[in-house]
Formats: sequence, structure tokens, C-alpha cells
Amino acid sequence: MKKTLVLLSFNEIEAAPKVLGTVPLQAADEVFAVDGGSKDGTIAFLESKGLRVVLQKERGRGVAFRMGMEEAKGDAVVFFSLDGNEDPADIPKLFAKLEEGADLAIASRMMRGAHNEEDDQLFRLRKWVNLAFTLIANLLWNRGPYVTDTINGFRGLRKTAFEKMNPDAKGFVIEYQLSIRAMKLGLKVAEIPTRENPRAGGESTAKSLPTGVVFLKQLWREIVLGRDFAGR
Ligand SMILES: Nc1nc2c(ncn2[C@@H]2O[C@H](COP(=O)(O)OP(=O)(O)OP(=O)(O)O)[C@@H](O)[C@H]2O)c(=O)[nH]1
Ligand SMILES: [Mg+2]
Repeated sequence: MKKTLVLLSFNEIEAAPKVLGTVPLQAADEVFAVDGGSKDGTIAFLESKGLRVVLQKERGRGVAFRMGMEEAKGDAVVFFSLDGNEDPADIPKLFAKLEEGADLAIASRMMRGAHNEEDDQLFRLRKWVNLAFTLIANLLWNRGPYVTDTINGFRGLRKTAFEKMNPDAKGFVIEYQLSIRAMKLGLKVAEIPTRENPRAGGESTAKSLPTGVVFLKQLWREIVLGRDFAGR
């Protein structure tokens, strides 16, 4: 199975130079970056390292996932963000899950053996909200083993599965939409425990409250849509 690694970036000039050197590029047959329109030199930095950079026409992680999938020549595609949150050692493990037959392979921050950025704090609002959204998706649509982290962006997908899911989310809700649609379609979802690290520099663009509202709207939309999302 041919493997493609897609690196995701948007204004990551502080983090990307620290992260890129730790990425096992040889784990994939093809590697390129998809960038959301960085204005801070990220694109020039990636190109200086010999990487092909696909430029998005419109911002958003959902847009980036679709462009990455369109450009990917591999059947197994892993998405990795260059902000330092994700453990690069898990990239080969995600590819392995896809090769073993998973349609969607998620690096989980919530399962046994995993670590969430908030686990060192007593008050873990983001984690609890994430767990609630995950519980609802499992209750409504999952007929297979419980999926512990429906939201993490660090994941791999088979190209054929992505096409069936036909996701149209533009921003940070893309991963939740993909997880929900994998469940609706009865696709095979596999998870590996991961360790979420703090950002390696720079700033997040995922603001909690607006992102939560977008998640609620998406959840409602997926309830209304049911299985009516193919071929759009
Ligand atoms: N290609 C692409 N990548 C994006 C876009 N928006 C965000 N990203 C990347 O997606 C990753 C996650 O975004 P963050 O803003 O860090 O969101 P987060 O990880 O939820 O927030 P933190 O935990 O604070 O880091 C980062 O590597 C961003 O550079 C986009 O429009 N296009
Ligand atoms: Mg981040």
C-alpha cells in the first residue's frame, strides 16, 4: 500500500523548524505540505528543506484535508501538524493500522496509555468538552468498538474511505465530521494511544468558544443529514 504523509501548517515559523527534523519522512513513499496561507515565512522554510508545498485557495483545516487527499498519490494518508502538539514517532504506527485494514486510524489522547495536554491540570475543560462530543457521537452512530477520541487531528485515512465520507467541513470541525461519518458508514476505526505535547512555539488559531459553537452546529447537521451525504 502506497503511503503519503501530509504536513499541515499555518503560520508555524516558530514551531516548524523545531518539529520538522523529528519527523520520520522515510516512513512514507511521498511527503508534501499543505499550507493555509502562512505570512510568516513558513512556506519558504518548508521549501528550503526540499518539501513541496501545496497552497490552499481558502483557509481552514477542512480545506487542507481535502486538498491533501486530492494531491496524495498514496492509498494510506497520514496528516501531521507542524505545531509540536503531535508525537512524530506515532506516524509509522498510524500507517501500520491503515495497512492492517483500518479505514480511519486515530492517535487518541483519551485512551489507556495516552496523555492529553490538560492531564496535568485539575480543571480540564477542553478535555471534558471533547469527551462529551465523543460520547454523543458514539451513542448516536457507533456500532463498533468505542472510539475514544473523535476529535484529534492527528490521524490517517484510506483515500477510498475519505471519498465515501465526502466531508465538507471547512475548519477545525473536519476531524469530528470524519469520525462521525466513518461511524455512520460502519467503517473500520482503529486507535493508538498518543502523547499530546505543548505547542513548540507560536499561537493556536483554534479558539475554544467559537470552535465549540461550530461543533454543536455540525453535530446537529449530522443528525439531520443522517446517511444523506454521499456524492456531494
Ligand atoms: N494547512 C493548514 N493547517 C492549518 C490551518 N489552520 C490551522 N492549521 C494547522 O493545524 C494545526 C492545529 O492548529 P492549532 O491552531 O494549533 O490548534 P490546536 O492544536 O487545537 O491548538 P493548540 O493546542 O493551542 O496548539 C497547526 O499545526 C496549524 O498550523 C489551515 O487553514 N491550513
Ligand atoms: Mg496545536
